[in-house]
Amino acid sequence: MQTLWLTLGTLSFIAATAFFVFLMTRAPQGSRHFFVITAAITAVAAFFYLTMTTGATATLVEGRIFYFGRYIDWVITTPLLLLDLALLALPNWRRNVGLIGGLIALDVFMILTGLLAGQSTSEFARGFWFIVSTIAMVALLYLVYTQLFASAQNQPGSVQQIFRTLALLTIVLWSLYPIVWLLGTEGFSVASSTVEVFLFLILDILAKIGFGFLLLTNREALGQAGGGGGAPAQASRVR
Ligand code: RET
Repeated sequence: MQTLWLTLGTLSFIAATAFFVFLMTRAPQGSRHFFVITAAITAVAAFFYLTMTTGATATLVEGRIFYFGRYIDWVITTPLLLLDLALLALPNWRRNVGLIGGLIALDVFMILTGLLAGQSTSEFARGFWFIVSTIAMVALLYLVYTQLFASAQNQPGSVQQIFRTLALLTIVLWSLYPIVWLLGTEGFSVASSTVEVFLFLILDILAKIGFGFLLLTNREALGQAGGGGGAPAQASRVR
């Protein structure tokens, strides 16, 4: 059953990548980087779902199956998701390299300490790293909610709107990951390994494909977002 969900994940991410690449061929001027980043996110996920399906990135830790491939996927894709959000919110990313770097550093720290929690055999270490990782997540989402929301205020209306939708989606979905982790085999084992794989699949699909679909099909906002190195948006160039 787990293999079924993992295979379904692999296929979904392959299909999403193909769709996003197709959308790239008709990207509004100046917005190509959003398509490249978002297609890279689903491509990386497809690859790591494949490695989890074949067992290449799965191992046994004290009798439970531990899919460390998830964490390699997340440590690559979550910074890219944050980059998408930051480029939407910040009219000139060059002036905000510190903020973007800070968000990504916190994010990588969150995933790596999550990996430490997941692979630990001692209950104390699992609990300790889980708490450290969760604190990093709360700080990260708080920064998104304060700093990025504030910057997005200066963006054109359609960009502001899609930023708000995607940022709220991110805050809600990301907060559910530690809950699934706690319910699953790394935590209290309330859910079986199969249920855990299924729940993470749903979250991954919403956080990567749902996110990407909402962003890449919003041509109006993409045309107006000036995140690509501070180049003027297409609309203002035409006038
Ligand atoms: C873990 C367990 C330790 C505590 C915390 C976690 C958070 C993970 C998150 C993952 C997000 C993944 C996404 C993937 C794909 O799009 C590592 C589960 C806080 C927030 C968004």
